[in-house]
Amino acid sequence: MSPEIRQAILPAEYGAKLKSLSLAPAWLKLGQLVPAGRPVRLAGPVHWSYREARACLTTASELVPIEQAERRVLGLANPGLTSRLATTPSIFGGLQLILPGEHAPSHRHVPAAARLIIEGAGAFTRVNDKDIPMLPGDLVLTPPHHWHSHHFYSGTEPMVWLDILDHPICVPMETSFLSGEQEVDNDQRAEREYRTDHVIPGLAPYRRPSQLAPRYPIWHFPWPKTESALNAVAANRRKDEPVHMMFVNAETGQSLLETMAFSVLMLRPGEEYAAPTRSASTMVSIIGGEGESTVDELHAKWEAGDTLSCPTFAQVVHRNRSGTKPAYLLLVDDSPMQVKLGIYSEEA
Ligand code: GTQ
Ligand code: FE2
Repeated sequence: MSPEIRQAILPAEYGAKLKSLSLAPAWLKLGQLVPAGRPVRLAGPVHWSYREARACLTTASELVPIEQAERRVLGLANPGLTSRLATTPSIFGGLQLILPGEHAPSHRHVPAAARLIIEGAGAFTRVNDKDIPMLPGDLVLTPPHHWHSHHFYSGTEPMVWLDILDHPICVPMETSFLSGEQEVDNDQRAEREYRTDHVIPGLAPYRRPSQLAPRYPIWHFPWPKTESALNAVAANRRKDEPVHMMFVNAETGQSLLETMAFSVLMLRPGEEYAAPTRSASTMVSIIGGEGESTVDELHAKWEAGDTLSCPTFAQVVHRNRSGTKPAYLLLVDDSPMQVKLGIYSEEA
């Protein structure tokens, strides 16, 4: 029986009575809440060209002073999710630009964030009291409630990066807010350089069994190290074994952030990679190279800086179109959150 027929059976004054008591006949909505066989998907597969978005960012830098914008960001707004400003159902991607001499003031908030640097040099993100240099391909974390601001030390070119946030989850949960007074950026503080005690993999600062490991031990993943690691792994692998490496928490082996996993897929010249079909949604950012992807009905040719949205249960294939150069893709997915919720699934 259709919901319309079920609805029609209910006397009007009964409907009004329910409404007055904040009660709702859930049997009319079951098809929406638990649709048969497959979830209803609002998010579509989408490709954002960096070249096109970059031109719009330049215009934004002319139209919108940084003081007014605070964060000059063009959101990668999935057309199926416009009311939520989200790239996938759970992940927001946005392209942020600052000009030499500008800075984005310090704040902190509930949503977790990370940034993948796309272009520029001479800028840094200050996380709590540490200055993290930003160079193309670098991944920088700003976990929940960590102060962060973006600055130039020097530099003559604009700086652009991809912001990655989980506010599409925090906002509908009604937990998202800026926390604490805006911090005054104090350049007088002496030691701001970012240093880590995690110098080689598998060697962490000594901790007694009674001491807790820090939840976010590393905030900066410089691209040259990631690239050389991928290339070294590729040299050890058969051609038919994918070179797909994930960033892990150096203390726990878990994902970098509670909500999102970050991994890098290297596609050797001409290589094609078919992703498993799964419940996680994924945002893909092209770190380098030229290729093409199919995501369900979407066919997109991509280059460095481009972004793709891969919805839940999408059929995804990525291909390196170059016969000589590797391509590198950053994959951000919501599998850690789905695993914690007990809803993660894969199709064989
Ligand atoms: O750089 O702090 O794209 O707070 C959205 C919210 C960037 C940021 C965004 C943010 C930031
Ligand atoms: Fe922020």
